[in-house]
Amino acid sequence: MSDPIIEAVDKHPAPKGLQYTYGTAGFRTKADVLDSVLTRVGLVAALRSRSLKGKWIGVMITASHNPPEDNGVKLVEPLGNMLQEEWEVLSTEMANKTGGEEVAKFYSDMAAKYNIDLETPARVVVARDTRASGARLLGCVQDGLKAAGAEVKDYGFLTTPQLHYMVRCLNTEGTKDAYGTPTEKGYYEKFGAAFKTALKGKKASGSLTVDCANGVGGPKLTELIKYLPPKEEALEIHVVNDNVIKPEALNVDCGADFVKTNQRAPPSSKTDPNDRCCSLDGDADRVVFYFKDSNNVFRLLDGDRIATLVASFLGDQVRLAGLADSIKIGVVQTAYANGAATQYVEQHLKLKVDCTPTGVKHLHHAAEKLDIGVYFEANGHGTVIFSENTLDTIANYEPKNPGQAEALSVLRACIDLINQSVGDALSDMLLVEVVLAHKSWSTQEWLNTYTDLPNRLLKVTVKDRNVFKTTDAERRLTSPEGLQEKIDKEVQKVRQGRSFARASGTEDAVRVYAEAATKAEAEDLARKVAELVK
Ligand code: NG1
Ligand code: ZN
Repeated sequence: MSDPIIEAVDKHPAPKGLQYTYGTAGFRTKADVLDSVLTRVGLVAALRSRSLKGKWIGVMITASHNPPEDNGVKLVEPLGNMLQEEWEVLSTEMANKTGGEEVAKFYSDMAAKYNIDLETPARVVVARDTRASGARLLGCVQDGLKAAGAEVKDYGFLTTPQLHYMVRCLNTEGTKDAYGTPTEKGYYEKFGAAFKTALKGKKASGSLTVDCANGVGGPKLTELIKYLPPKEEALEIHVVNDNVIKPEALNVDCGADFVKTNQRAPPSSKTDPNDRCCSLDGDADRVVFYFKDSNNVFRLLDGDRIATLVASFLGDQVRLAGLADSIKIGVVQTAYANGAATQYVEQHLKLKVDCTPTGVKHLHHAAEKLDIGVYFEANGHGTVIFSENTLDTIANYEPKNPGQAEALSVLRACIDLINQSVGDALSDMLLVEVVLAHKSWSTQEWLNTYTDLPNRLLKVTVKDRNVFKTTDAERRLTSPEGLQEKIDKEVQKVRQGRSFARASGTEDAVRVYAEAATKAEAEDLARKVAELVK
């Protein structure tokens, strides 16, 4: 009898001489060399589900902010978290096996090693972004899933956070932790209703223009708007760069990564000074805000700004609710956070800051240790999570006066509005709007909270990025030998200087970050460190 796993794997042979790694964001590379990986990911997803007694596992086909010709895939754990690290290693091993027989053997070896009963049902949810290669790659995953005998739910096109939401809903359905209805409509209803409640009748000033990177966020935001309160009462949204019919336009001269990296608005932007804008990335898990000030100068409000805004607002509400003694808020950042943001949180908001390596899974783990953990990467990827105890406290606290009751109600609505399974651009965007409406702040007032240190992020192509090894949350290099000392010397030459280099987890390059008291010094420092890295 022929083995369906061998057949499926041999139907999508691996290109010769390529090494695949399950990195910060799963497997990600040029779409035309991913077929074999996707089939094997289907097998791993089925095994992972069986190892968890048939819990739903998510498979998201996306390459986020990468160019249109790239694609990728990542696995989502039952509560919407990123894949467990041990399984990342197994996925990498599986992806690099040569042919069907080797894969089938590895599959049964894994089952034996982890005591996985292959008769247990396997349940897998799949979705994809709008890339042209998505349909073909979906077929490859389906082949793997079918060969492993998994039950599959295909949601078609979703944003990455919507897929995480579905996974969490499916696994908590009918329990006391039920997260919501596992349908697109359920998602829109949940976040739309929470937005309305959290606003407490307040109306956002002006309108919000949302650049959707010509990705899946466009059509999904258009749908979400139908579930928000009428624009006359709450928020007027203009959707731009939502062309998904032309997949080659994805992330090109638009989107959160373009805006953050180039520190400018998309060239197509037609907004007036002080108009509030934001940009999503290609799979809508990142968002950054920006505007042109009265002098027509571009002003960026990135993930650091969202974190400080949200942390200060939640801190106020916790205090107003009378819960300041029992609930502590903390902020989690990476080394890419602007030094001024870190200082603002510690010295002005008087909150604890943790720094972790790049990649949301690291931030998420650190945030899980806090009562309320606000975590954002500077590029706009992040969310807020509430501990079990905090959720209980907020749910059960008896307010002592109308002021406390109002703050409690806002907090409860925020818990619903924030996608706690993962950073979600659409949910984060609505949260920012709620906070600005409550504070009656313009983007200029939000910007005035602190002044960013000028900074520069460079991408350096090197022969072998794997030789760059780091310590101290990626802020210092331990290899190549002697390089860190040279970087330190350059840093000392500028005022308020800080710089670090690390290998990217998603691209074949080393990233160099530098900040300093002036733009010229920051640029100069970044250039010098890049020279050292080359
Ligand atoms: P790498 O390529 O490892 O720097 C990038 C982002 C991360 C994270 C991942 C996943 C920067 C500097 N790095 O990682 O923050 O978002 O992609 O998408 O923005
Ligand atoms: Zn993304």
